[in-house]
Amino acid sequence: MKVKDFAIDEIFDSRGNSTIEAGIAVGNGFAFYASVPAGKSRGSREAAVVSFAEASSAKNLKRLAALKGKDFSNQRSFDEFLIKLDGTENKRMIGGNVMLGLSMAFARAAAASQKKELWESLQKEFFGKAVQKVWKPVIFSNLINGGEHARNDLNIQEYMVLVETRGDMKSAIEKLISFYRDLGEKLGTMKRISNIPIGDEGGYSLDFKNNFEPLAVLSDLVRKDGLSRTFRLGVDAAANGFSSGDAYLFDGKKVTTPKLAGIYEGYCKKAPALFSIEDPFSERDTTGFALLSKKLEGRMIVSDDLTVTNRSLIEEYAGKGLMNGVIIKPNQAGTVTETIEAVQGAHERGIRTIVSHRSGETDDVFIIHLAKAAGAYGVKIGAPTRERIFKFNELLRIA
Ligand code: 2PG
Ligand code: MG
Repeated sequence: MKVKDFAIDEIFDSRGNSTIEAGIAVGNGFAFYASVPAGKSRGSREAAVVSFAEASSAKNLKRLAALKGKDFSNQRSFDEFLIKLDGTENKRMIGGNVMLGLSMAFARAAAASQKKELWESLQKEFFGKAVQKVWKPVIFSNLINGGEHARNDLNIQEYMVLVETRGDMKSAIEKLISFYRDLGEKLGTMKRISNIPIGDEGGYSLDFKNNFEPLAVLSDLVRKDGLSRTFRLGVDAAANGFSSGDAYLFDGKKVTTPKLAGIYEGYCKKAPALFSIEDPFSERDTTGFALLSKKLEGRMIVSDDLTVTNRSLIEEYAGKGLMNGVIIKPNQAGTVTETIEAVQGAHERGIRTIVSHRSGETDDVFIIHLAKAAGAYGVKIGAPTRERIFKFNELLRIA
């Protein structure tokens, strides 16, 4: 497919921050677009993010002009060309966000040229045939926000419900929406407030007694609503955010790695529905990940900032038994091909993948297609509200 032209535009994410929308015009004269989200709690080894001013500087546009008139046989060749053009380890020359926007826009153009859905053409190029006959993803929906995503006193960044879809996406999403509403009412009554603040990902973001209280509230409501067979619970501690030297500041106290592991273990005892714990320790604390993986066999220990959607990090840490689930975020990697390589590395080692949004989102639904193409275990898309609704709608349409 021949690239005729490209464009880099500025748009604003759900937090009102500037981000990139990229466009690719191909041979038949049509243009395809993609927009890139932005994370707040980032791993240090994520692909570089450049500002719109840097992205659209004369120098960068000149560099990218090498794309014009080039013919690419597939996604991989397009992405490899961009990677070479950038020439740096972390994509700081062109910008990982710019490269990902172009890469996703190219994927959309390729799908259209084959008259296929995006997920189908990705599956065809990278996975050969369907990974799973029927895709029944678990929805990871963040309903209570803390950490860097909220102005409250919670250290843990995300309290999620894990909704089983079991082939009936509509009823799963309906259950989630009414649960989200019930939770708002319950929290309002409990804490005697009428306007509950909302965090970055649409979850409620009020103050709690301690980091465990949200889990107690969620467990109780799951039971009361009769949803114990469909809903489990998960947290993303995003522990980079409360690590301090080689310890952690948690619930107002300084705690060591083994102490924090013991706290998580206690949470699982007190709230048995708690199934998945993401980034329980900082990205430097591999000892913590190993320790907790041993303690909590049968539950999911998920890495995000630790592995930053990088195939070799995933392989290395999977080999050491640090996690059994991994977050996949295209903008941590910076191209579609590298994101899919990370998925493949995980699947080859029996690690479950959860394809994820970022805290600053756009209405782009690329991740839903990626998740379906890969037959991912889960999709992580925030609360069923505001800009996140686009992703729920796309799930309804294609899952
Ligand atoms: C995370 C993400 C998404 P952010 O830590 O998993 O929920 O947050 O985009 O701020 O990194
Ligand atoms: Mg995370």
